Amino acid sequence: MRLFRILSAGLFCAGLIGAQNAKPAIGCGDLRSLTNYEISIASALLVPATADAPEHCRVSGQVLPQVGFEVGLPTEWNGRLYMFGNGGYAGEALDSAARRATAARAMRLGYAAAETDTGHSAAAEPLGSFAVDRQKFLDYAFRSLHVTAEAAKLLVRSYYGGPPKRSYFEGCSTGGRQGLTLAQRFPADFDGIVVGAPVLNFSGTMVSYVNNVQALKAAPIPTSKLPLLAEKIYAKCDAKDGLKDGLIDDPRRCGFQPSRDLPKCDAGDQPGCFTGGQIGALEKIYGDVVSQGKRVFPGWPVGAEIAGSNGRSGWDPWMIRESGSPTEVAFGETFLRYMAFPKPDPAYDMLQFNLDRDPPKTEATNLILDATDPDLSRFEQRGGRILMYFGWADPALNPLMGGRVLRAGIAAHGRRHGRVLPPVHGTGHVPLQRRRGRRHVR
Ligand SMILES: [Ca+2]
Repeated sequence: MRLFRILSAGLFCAGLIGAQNAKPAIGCGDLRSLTNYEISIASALLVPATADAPEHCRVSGQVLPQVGFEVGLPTEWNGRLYMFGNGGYAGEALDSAARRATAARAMRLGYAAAETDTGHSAAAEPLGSFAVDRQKFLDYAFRSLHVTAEAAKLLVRSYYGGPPKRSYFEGCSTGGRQGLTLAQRFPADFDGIVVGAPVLNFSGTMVSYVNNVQALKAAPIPTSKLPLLAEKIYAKCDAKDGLKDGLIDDPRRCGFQPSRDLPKCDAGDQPGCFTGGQIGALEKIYGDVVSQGKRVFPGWPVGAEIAGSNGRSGWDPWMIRESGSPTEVAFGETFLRYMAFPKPDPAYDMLQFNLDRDPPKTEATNLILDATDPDLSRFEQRGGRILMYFGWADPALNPLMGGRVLRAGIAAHGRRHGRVLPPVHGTGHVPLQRRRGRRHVR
């Protein structure tokens, strides 16, 4: 791996350099004849230019059993393919306004733009419920990415009369995991991969959600106390980097300890202080998750507690919510019900997960879903490049899970060019180009 650079821009600009435009060799509707045993081309329509997107051939199709995909083939093509990833448990509508906008952005720059729903519809099967179907789980975990890339390249070859000169993938969150999955499992598919805030250790992240949810169930902390928590953290940590600027350069250097650094309530739960139970819950959240004497997931770095541009703490709604369940409950519970164990249990309560005893029970799932294989040598040898970023103040995905895996890969495989730079301070769970004051991936 040559670089794990932190950049403020994606691959678009770099990708355009030296590109030569090509035009279609056949009619758009002719692509429907590519239907074969595995691939069904449902429609191929020439879409006139609009203010958002240039004239292009929009192809909708499906790979067996039901991996939905869409590929936009601009009439003026720059010779390159761009595929973008999914979020959360995927299953997005491929023609949603947000996804159409992403495809249009790529096509304006001349790219053929590809996307997949990963093999299910979230509208029909919300969150992780689709995973009761083993094939849908495998498609979500990795297969849909590869077969969609293959289908997109088939369409490109047929439409323009030749393969793409370069192929790129970009994704954030689940999309970031998808990017690393591609580099690890299918190193020939893409030349360049932008990996944003990847949930590369998916199962470990869910176990850490269990840890947080169980800790906060035992000692709930109201959102009204989060400003005080943030105030105490920033009072201790902000200036440690030499500049009191509202940013914590590296939370690992702060040494914040709830039991020492927070005001403790003398008599019951009062505003302006934390009870012993609440301090204990925070110690668990900031501490490593340990199972059978082994650290299975790093503790959460401080920093995301502070309010973002929406006026709400970064922990809201991920860890703590004003009313209703935080996001960690929905994401963690659906994982445990439908993916974690060999036999799905729709009634599984995440409070029954035993952090000491149960993590090894998810190992078969980890091998399928996690993108933690540090061996990126095949991707490197074929000239692949990864640009990966994480935000220190990501309340959804712990940035400490990323660097460790990549450093291990660099150390184990003797990378001469690999570099892991620190996460970006002041950045939450958000694509980097949209990072200012934003905390959620779209
Ligand atoms: Ca600072």
